[in-house]
Amino acid sequence: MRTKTACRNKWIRVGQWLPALAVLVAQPLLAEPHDGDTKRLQVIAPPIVFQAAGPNAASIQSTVDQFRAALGGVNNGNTNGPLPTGRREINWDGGGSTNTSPGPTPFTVFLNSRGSLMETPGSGFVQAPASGLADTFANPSLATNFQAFSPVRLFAPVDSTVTDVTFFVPGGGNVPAQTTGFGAVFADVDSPDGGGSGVRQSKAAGSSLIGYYDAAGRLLYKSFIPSSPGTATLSFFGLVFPEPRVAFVRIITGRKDPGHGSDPVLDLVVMDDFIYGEPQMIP
Ligand SMILES: [Ca+2]
Repeated sequence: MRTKTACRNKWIRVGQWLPALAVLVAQPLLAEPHDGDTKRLQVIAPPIVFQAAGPNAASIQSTVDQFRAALGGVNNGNTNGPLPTGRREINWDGGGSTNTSPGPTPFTVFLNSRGSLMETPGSGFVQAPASGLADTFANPSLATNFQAFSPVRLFAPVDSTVTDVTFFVPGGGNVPAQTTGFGAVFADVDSPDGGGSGVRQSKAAGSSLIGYYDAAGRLLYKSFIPSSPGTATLSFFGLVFPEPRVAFVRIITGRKDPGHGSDPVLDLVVMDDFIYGEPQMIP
């Protein structure tokens, strides 16, 4: 657990690893061998990566659907696990709710039913339509700067840009699990360097990022989230490994949390749909 926590805390200091990120992305995936008796690294079977960005839902729809098919064609909904195949989805829409729904951290709403636990170093989370995010973060511009992929609600950490997602076997019991893959929709990722719409940072600061970790806390893969210029754009990033390997993911949304006004040099980002392979018990 200490190893996992150390890895997560290292992520908080985003700026410290960003210079190395460009090198790490697209490199062969390596991990320390289990027996520890050699300095040689094992090559892990690489994941298939799915990513897209554009002005509206149609821009990313086909990529999201291809990702769903790669995970497993069946959406297992709230069915108790363990199940051998399929996927789980969270669209934050509460069955058609238009309410602004704040929640604490850890965010356990989908822990038993769909096997994922969300945590943030911030004060909690919120599920809300764009107008509700504007109210929550006291930033009126958010009402038009964000659009949902699955109408009408989005999801965001409060007082932080960090969301950790840890997987469990659906059905209760808090049995740790791992999945073949995870993907998420992101709202309004303006630029790869963390600047707001039309603004380039003098120094790469990073905006929205995702890292995938195994049960031992080892980083398997990390990437920037693809960006699209303009207002209220949508992005998607997901990957699928050949076998269950991902025990948790860390997501960083934007350069500052959405409570930081509408300063054009700050990319403000929230999330929509989470889609992941059926969580499997860790052997
Ligand atoms: Ca939604």
